[in-house]
Amino acid sequence: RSGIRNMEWNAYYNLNDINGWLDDLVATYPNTVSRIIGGVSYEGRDIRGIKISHGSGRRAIFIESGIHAREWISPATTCYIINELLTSNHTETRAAARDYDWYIFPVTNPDGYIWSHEQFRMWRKNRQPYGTNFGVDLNRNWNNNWLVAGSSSNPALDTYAGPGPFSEPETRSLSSYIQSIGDQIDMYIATHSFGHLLLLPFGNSTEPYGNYHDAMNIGRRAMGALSVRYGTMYRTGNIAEAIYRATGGSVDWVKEQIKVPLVYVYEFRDNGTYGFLLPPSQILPNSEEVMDSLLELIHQAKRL
Ligand code: ING
Ligand code: ZN
Repeated sequence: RSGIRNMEWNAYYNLNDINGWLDDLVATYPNTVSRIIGGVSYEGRDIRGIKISHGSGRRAIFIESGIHAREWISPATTCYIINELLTSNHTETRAAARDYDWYIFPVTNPDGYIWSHEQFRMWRKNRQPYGTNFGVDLNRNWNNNWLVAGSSSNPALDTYAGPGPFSEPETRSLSSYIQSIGDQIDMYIATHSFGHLLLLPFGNSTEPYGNYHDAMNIGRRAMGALSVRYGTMYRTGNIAEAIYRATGGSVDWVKEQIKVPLVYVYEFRDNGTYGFLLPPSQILPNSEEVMDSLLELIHQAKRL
């Protein structure tokens, strides 16, 4: 049997360890945790997740992590969030765990994650071959303004959007899973690194829409909460204006097609010193401050 019993939050784990740990959670908390499969990868791996639920009829929070292989802090922090939701004695954390159904996928690009661990640390895409090249940027392949901005039609590049929208098994299967539970989702959170940002849709327009100002205010307050513990300052803004124009990302599709009310992208630590090679000593502080902000996101969203 592969996998580890407990995560120590001082090392980045490989896919086997993460999956083994998820299995242990299902075994340890059979009444609240269930194994879910969000889809399948090009190389045939399941996109594995867990659902945390304390009863039926609850609204849901969805967390998508590890869509980019080299952004190791994304799965690591998401595992910490899972652990907190299941083991914390903190009143607000326990309430958040109880009040929502949680759909959490730490590694949505399993083939790429393994490639980054075993072959090439800076790998970003999935591993489907196109000609002599490999991989599609799974955050440029969703069927919303596909290939319009910040994406490439060149399979040699890191932002290759694929031959068509949802050409990749990962995005095709995960999007249909999201669609199947879409009307339950109150909040969708995608996690990336790096840059200390909280981003809102859309990737191709800075025009305010529907609840844009509310979403921005909720996000700003949550980033205030994030800064309290260690002084880390996140900027909140629309994708196109705060980072760069880029289309075909998951969150734009989730906002536009599924109409999830609150949709955010985190760009975790750091701000460029180590970049994707964030030292494992920063897993815990990153996770703690993000957990603080997640509780504030929920708190602010409820006041709405
Ligand atoms: N950043 C994201 C990227 O895919 C992003 C930013 C999010 C763009 C959502 C478009 C939509 O480029 C990282 N670090 O990957
Ligand atoms: Zn990313």
